[in-house]
Amino acid sequence: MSEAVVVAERFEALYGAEPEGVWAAPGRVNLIGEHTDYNDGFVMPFALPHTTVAAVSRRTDGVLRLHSDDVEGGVVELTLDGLVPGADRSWTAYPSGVVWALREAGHTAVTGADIHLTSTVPTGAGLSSSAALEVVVALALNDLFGLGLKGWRLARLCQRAENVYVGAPTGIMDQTASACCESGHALFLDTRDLSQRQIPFDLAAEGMQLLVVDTQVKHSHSEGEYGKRRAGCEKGAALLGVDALRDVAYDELDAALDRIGDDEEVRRLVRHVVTEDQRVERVVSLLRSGETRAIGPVLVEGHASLRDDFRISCPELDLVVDTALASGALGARMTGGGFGGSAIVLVDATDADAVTKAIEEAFAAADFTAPRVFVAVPSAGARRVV
Ligand code: GAF
Repeated sequence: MSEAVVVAERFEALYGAEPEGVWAAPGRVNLIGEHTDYNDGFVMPFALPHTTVAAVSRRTDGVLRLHSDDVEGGVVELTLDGLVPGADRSWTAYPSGVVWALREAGHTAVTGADIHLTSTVPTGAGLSSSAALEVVVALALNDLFGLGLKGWRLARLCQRAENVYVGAPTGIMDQTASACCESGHALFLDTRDLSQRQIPFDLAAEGMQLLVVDTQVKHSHSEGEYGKRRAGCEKGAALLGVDALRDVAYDELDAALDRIGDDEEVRRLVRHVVTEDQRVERVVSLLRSGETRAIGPVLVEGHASLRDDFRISCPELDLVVDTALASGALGARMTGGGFGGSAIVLVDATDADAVTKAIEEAFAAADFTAPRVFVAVPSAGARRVV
């Protein structure tokens, strides 16, 4: 039986009628371009095959009923009039935040819903489980209520739900990746104007693989360190008199750092963002000219910058990268918001098993929780399934 049928049957058992439809939205891996999205910069994520699936029906009585197979407890019932930013500290803040954001943006046609969710996106692993949850709910409500939202417009509202309703000051990358990615491609996104280019990214055809190594160290964006980095970047932009760090050209970086003076922390943050934007552009140009293997060292540079300048790595992520490189990987770096979560490792397909084994053994030797390793295949963005 297909997953969609199982989800629909579960919906019927919970709510007493078949759902009007079933939707899916993926998690993502970011290939390169970390902590650049709230600096108006460049990012390059691709969607994972792991999705959050939602069976949904409309309601007209101002009631929102939510259920998730992945969380203990039964159906949660809320009223649309009672949705208040910042009040809900549980998982339901994500889907109800989307309803709140849609209505706040004037989409008052959304008059309630019954929603059942299930997900294969690992949570707290830096693979955008929150964005997948937001986007699947937004897309379902968009389609059912005929809101006419698509792509980045949908993503923007999901970001608003996360920033204002949930209270996590994240950028636009994850929601846009979940909404807009295409199978077999990475998404080159300019977060200033949200213009996009789909870049073919088919590692299997070139005898390579990208491994995702989930360190099992949980992270949360609302815990403060993410916000501190963001505030530091904004301080850097203000000191330099630019709208966002995106406006500092790579070849003017040294002069910009001189102008910042002796605020070492801000200097480090600025250096990371400006060099990271340049790394995204290098990776795009290497992929476009068919030099895929050559992106490996750029990924490694990105990791060093996140570890030493942005200071958001952790011993487990560093161990993945160091071990992978020592055992023959072409490149590796942490991915996502940091402070735990996952790393990506670019390998020749023939080396994948040996590199995986080396990482597992290194984790065991360090007495770290065993990592989860899987091959990332660039997959489709959010869609209606049934
Ligand atoms: C998290 C955020 F949600 C993104 O917006 C982005 O800033 C990322 O961390 C770091 O690149 O996933």
